[in-house]
Amino acid sequence: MKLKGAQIVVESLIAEGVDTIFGFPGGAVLPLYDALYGAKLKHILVRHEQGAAHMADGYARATGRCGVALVTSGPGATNTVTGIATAYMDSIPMVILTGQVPVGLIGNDAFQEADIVGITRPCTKHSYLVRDVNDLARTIKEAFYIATTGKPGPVLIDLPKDVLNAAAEFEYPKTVSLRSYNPTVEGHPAQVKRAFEAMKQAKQPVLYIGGGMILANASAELAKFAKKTRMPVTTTLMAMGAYPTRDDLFLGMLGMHGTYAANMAMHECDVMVCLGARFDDRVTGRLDAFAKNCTVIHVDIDPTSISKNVTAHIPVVADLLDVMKKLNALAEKDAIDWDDKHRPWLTRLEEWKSLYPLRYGKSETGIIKPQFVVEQAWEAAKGRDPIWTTEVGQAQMWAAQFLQFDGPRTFLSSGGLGTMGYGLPAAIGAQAAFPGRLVVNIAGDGSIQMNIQEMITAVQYSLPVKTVILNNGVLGMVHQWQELFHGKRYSSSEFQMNPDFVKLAEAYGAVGMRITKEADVRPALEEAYRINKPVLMDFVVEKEEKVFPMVPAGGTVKEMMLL
Ligand SMILES: Cc1ncc(C[n+]2csc(CCOP(=O)(O)OP(=O)(O)O)c2C)c(N)n1
Repeated sequence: MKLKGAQIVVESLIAEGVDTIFGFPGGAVLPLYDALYGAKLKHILVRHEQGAAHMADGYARATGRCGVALVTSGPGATNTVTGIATAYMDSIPMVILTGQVPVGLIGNDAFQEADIVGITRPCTKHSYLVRDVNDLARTIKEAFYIATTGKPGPVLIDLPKDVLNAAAEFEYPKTVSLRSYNPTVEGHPAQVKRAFEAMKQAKQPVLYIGGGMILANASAELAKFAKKTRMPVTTTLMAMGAYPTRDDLFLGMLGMHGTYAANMAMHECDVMVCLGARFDDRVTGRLDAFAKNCTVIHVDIDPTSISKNVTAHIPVVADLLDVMKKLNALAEKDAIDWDDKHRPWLTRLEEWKSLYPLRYGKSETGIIKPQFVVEQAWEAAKGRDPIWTTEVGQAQMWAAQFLQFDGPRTFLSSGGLGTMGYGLPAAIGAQAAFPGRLVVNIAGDGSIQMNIQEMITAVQYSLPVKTVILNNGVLGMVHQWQELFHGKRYSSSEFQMNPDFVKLAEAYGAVGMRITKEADVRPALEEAYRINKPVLMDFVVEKEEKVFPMVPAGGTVKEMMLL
């Protein structure tokens, strides 16, 4: 059957099982918007294209499926770049459809032309410019395949207007064959065995878990393995939720704002088992002092991640789900008494945990402590199957420290790029996927203003996301660094003025609340969770509060600052 290019795109998306796309129209994509009119695809009209990209990203992180964003050429496309880079850094599967000027005008500085393929080359897994309508269906099939397999990531498809208007025979391909792209999925059995043998020799092992564990949907296998082998677990920011945070083997998050126990365990371990993490500098601190006296096992689907920052003694290139199953099979057959072997190590870790837990001072002035708000946000959410998103800064770190997680895909945060403005649109994307669940964004007063325009999108589509603003009146994380490392010279980190967030919420048709007293924190949260509409809560919190522990950038655990 012959179809127009625009129709082919719509049919291909439906064939991929896509149900929701996030976008904003313009001249170059009008044929596609026309084809969407009345189509069996839900389109959420955003207010800024960055919002569309983050929504597609939030949808993908919450569901494990590929997110889709659709924008026009030129400024529409360039507005998505931060969202694409955010997804790229955190390996999130996404397909971004951009409009482009007609093929014949490309390179002529035509109206609203931007070389988006060139601009995004360093922050996409792959990108396509489709010049012939006959290539369209195959390209879309390939794009979804590349975005979702191997190490996932964003794939961009640039669609010239005349390609969308041309017609071609449509049949959606059933299979993909790409000669140069064949991710290694299965872990080499001998190498997995070697890794397991090293773990058996260990007296002080630690499982260091990254976001790859969540991407591979391997959290259940991890729990089985940790419990069987009695190995302690620490996770990166990206892996929060990959392991239940209230389990006795859990040490907390590691890294710059990680717990004392997690960072000391990494420092003192004899075998470090890195599963789907990438030794980011926020984790390692000063590289030459990191992981000096241990055997490093590194499992990752991306061979280029292995030994990039820290040399792996035992590398395994594979899908983590496959490796975790193999490790569990080996552990199952083995008669070793793990508990006995690890008892002294676990006892030491327990001591560290109880000596240096995450904590914060009680409010002396009556001004609300931000950590208290986060704790209460979690307490009040019990039984509501919450999904949490964050903006970036102190609020993000307190969310990672003081929320509790029982399962994966419940904490969506920009780890790699650290994108302020991520949280609200990501929450909308997650809520679009799970209309019945509680979705809460933990935000700073700076970050929330970067994409606050999307509040009206949440209202328009009846997506009842909750926003918790920890309003300290400053760019808190910048302020913290200036206090600690720049002699309290607060250069441009204090807002002289902020909008009235309650009125702003109301202007968008959402519910606004301002909370200034500790006693009102919990009741406000409970009321907000009950309301079936978007709610913005403006918590006026202590300005001087800092995120601790803190390992200074480029420092070592020896320099860790505690409360
Ligand atoms: C788009 C973007 N611009 C700048 C930064 C640098 N930055 C990191 S944290 C931070 C302060 C964030 O302030 P706020 O959102 O109020 O949160 P708080 O730290 O006070 O909780 C800034 C400016 C960033 N991460 N992202």
